[in-house]
Amino acid sequence: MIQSQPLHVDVDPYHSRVTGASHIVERVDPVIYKNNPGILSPEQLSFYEKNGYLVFNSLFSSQEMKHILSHVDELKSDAGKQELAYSVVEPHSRELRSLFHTHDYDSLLKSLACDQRILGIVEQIIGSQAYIHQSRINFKPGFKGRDFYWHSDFETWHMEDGMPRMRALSCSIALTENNEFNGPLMVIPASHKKYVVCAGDTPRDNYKQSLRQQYTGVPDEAILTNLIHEHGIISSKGSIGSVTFFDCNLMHGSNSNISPFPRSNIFFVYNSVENMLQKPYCGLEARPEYIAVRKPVPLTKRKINFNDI
Ligand code: 6CS
Ligand code: FE
Repeated sequence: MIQSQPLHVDVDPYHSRVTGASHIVERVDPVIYKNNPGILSPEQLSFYEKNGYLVFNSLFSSQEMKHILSHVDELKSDAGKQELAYSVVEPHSRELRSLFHTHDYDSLLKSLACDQRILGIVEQIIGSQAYIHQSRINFKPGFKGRDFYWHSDFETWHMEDGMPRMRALSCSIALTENNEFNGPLMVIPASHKKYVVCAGDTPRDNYKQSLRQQYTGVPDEAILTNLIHEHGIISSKGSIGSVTFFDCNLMHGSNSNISPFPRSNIFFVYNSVENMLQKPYCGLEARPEYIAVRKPVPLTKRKINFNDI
């Protein structure tokens, strides 16, 4: 396990958005912090350390998922009516693509994010208390849900949000079946151990574009081809209620949905309380609070409370 090196003030090991060519540098942070005992077995921990992701097919009962689904449907119809500030529409239509910051204003989803079956795994991996860096529901509607091109979340969170080190992970909960037809999450296993320095500048207010279609901070095709030749592609398919945890630096993406079946997932991004956001490394002003939380609330584990509606 690589021990994280002290970050010298003037050397950022993860500087990206360069004028030169895109290239790969080694990750200087561990994947699993402190190797604490907890919910994950030693085999699951070592799978996650090696591959950068873990899939659980039925962490929640179908009864629990039915509650969450009907609640999210209400949120979705409200968002459609009020054009909520935290909503992002698809690049080529007014279809709802994502609803951000749901954990903050919705108490059921906040309690879901704190559920011990999720938060216990998160704390075991990052080796500390966690807070929500970002939450969103990606709806990927049938026929209109466009792709999310290949990217490392950490590259954006480092450069545009000022996340210093790789001590964060995402948890994706399937609200609909994720199958081979409706654009499931695809990951390049083990890619989390390589950091792709991307070429190109960061436009001002980039998030207004990137959350709809990301062009900045994406690897070039030669690097993607090599990574995929070396490690392959895994698509995270699963039924309603399946949960995928993936490292902040794992290369991932998903295809457009040209099936009639929506691929709707809730994403909670957990950051260590010891890895709080600094100034964005791209030098521009910080992204809004609903995309990158700068006033963190450390989470405590509890059982989801369905009366929290
Ligand atoms: O910019 C971000 O934070 C978002 N962009 C992508 C494509 N994935 C992570 C996150 O939702
Ligand atoms: Fe992403």
